[in-house]
Amino acid sequence: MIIVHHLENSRSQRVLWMLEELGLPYELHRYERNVKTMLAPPELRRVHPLGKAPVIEDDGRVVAETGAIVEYLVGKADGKLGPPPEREAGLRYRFFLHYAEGSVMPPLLVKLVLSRVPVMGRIATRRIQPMIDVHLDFIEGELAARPWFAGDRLTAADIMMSFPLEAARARGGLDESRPATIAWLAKVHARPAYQAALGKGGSYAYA
Ligand SMILES: N[C@@H](CCC(=O)N[C@@H](CS)C(=O)NCC(=O)O)C(=O)O
Repeated sequence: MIIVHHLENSRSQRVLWMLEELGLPYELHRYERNVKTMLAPPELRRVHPLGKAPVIEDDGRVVAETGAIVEYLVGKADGKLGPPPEREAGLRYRFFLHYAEGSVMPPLLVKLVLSRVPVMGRIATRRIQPMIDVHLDFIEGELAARPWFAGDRLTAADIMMSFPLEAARARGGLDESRPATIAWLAKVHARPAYQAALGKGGSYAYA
């Protein structure tokens, strides 16, 4: 049985969504953030030295890092939600799988951290927003061209992209001026598996 170490209000919500889509059984261990620092509790360090979420355990092995976890789960589910067989769609799948944490999350995180710094922080966030906008414009173009990130069906690439886009909606300037992205988010949130994951994961401020 897979054990998921899940932190409330975090990226690890995606792993619950993926497990619900795959219909794989799992045991959920929920952790709450420190209310002052917003950091994960020290217990998570006992699971993995980085002390971050998500982390999963399966058959005695520990897997951290969302992208590595979703690829592990694709393997476990015999390729379900994995790369489409068509060459171009497969390449898009791989691109978005890496792009979510590698390129979109960093400026969103910088904006969040700076927004908590009084005065100077607010000035600095204005310099970050144009960097986020480049990503949001690119993503809008991609989602205007096809229903899901890789092609015409939901894949793990969509699961990876869900958190950055939810975070962008909450604090990164994503709004109705990018209708394809907003429609994609609504489609994601309407999925029964997404809703089931929300019901299990506890507090989640982004859906
Ligand atoms: N790129 C990593 C990021 C992991 C990460 O930073 N997780 C956050 C959750 S949003 C966390 O555990 N934050 C609490 C902390 O840093 O103490 C992944 O996708 O797994």
